[in-house]
Amino acid sequence: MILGYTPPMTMNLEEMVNELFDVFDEDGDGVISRREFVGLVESLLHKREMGFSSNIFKQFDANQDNRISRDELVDLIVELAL
Ligand SMILES: [Ca+2]
Ligand SMILES: [Ca+2]
Repeated sequence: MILGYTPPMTMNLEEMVNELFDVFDEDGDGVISRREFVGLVESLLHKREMGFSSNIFKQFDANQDNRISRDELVDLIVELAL
């Protein structure tokens, strides 16, 4: 990155999502499985409430295929950021 150059907002967001996605996607297969998601949410929030992580997962998983794609993560983060 060029010093002093401020990328547009969308770039920041995209980079943020990419980093976040890589953290979630432990096995690097390009999708976040329910297991990967629940594991990370629980370790981040120190919370093991029944249904808690599943509810968040459902919100992310827009097409309900039990996996969170990069696009789905972007969509939700854009929504939350607005
Ligand atoms: Ca994965
Ligand atoms: Ca999905």
